[in-house]
Amino acid sequence: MRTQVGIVGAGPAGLLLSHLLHLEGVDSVVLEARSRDHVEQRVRAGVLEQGTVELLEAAGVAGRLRRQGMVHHGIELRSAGRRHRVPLTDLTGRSITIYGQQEVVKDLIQARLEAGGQILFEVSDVHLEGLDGDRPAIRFRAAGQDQELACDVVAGCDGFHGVCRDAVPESARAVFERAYPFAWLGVLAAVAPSSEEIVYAASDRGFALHSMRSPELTRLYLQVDPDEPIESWPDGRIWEELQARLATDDGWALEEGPILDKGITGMRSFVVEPMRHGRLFLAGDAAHIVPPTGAKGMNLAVADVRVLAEALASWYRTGATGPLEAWSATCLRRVWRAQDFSTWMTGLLHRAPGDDAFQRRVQQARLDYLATSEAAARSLAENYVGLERV
Ligand code: RFL
Ligand code: PHB
Repeated sequence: MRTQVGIVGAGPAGLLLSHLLHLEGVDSVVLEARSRDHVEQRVRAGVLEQGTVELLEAAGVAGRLRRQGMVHHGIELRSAGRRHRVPLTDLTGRSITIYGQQEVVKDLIQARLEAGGQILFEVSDVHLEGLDGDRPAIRFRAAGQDQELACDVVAGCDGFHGVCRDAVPESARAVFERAYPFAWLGVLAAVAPSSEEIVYAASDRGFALHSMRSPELTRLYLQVDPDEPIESWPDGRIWEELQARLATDDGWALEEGPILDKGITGMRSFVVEPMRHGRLFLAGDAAHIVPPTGAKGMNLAVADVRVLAEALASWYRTGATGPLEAWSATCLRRVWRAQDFSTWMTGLLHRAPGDDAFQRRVQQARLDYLATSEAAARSLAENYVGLERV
């Protein structure tokens, strides 16, 4: 098999790259380890920056997003029983849209298949070869047979646990990382959202988040210990803890319903530099992870492949290598801005095991500052809706 761009991973990064390249007249093949059903059902992110929505619209894959996405103009910060709204649109002129990541994935798979695009699901044993030359190849197994995909460049869009990053010699990469002493337990519940906007709650019992997916589906998260098994969180305990952490002193009530999906994800910050090695380009979670508190992960994956598709298209059109050479540094500026914002939001709202009374007072002072200073609120808002220029 031969193509122009060999893409490993059918998450938002790999699928959108394949679609954007197609719009530029560049061929690609996507290789995915899991089944189509699995990637379409995987519940993950939900907040799209306005810039992400605009890109999906310009790329012609936002029909359902426009009909079903929930446009939000503010978020709520909650602490010590009090609520404070950050009016995102008043402060920035921009909005966010809530639309599940797996819905973005479904829309992109459909668009690729309708355009005759090739996505091979359930491949295994992916190995990259020849990255230092100009004829790289991807070896893999599919349908019980060893296969080879020859290409001009490889896009490693295989997420944090993928194999592409390890194809870069250790001497050619620098890794920056931070682990956090907690994880997020996420649940999807069949109940109408109890709030019109996303609620971020800081409490002495730890952080909680109320989000949504549709008028009938609520998405909720709890800060939990990183090594806690999911079995120690039966549904009753989850609701009890959500009720306690989200409680207000003004009679607001959290509606409960059947839990359809639950999982625990560790929290980390991670960046590999540079994001390119020879003919390999690492995009999305394969190159960087941010803690989910700032809702930035999928938006960064989208930003990476937007710039990469443009750079590859201009290389194919004119032979220009400048945009491809600038790609990693261009992406890393946005990645580090998001890393700063996401670690800051995490510190603002979570309770770390060693936090003492002093730390709690400082945290409350920060939340009070956000509630009383328009400058502080605007800084949060412009990062949350996504900076156009970084
Ligand atoms: P993905 O989505 O992980 O896709 C990678 C794909 O590669 C496949 N793969 C392989 N394929 C072939 N061979 C191999 N050896 C392979 N190894 C792996 C995988 O099966 C998969 O299909 O990475 P991508 O495309 O870079 O997308 C990144 C996003 O998924 C991620 O950043 C977000 O989900 C992060 N995130 C959030 N981002 C936001 O922008 N807004 C949010 O509100 C938000 N909330 C979240 C989140 C992530 C969370 N978890 C579960 C980590 C909330 C949570 C709880
Ligand atoms: C979500 O709706 O899944 C969500 C919302 C906000 C976040 C993270 C996840 O910060």
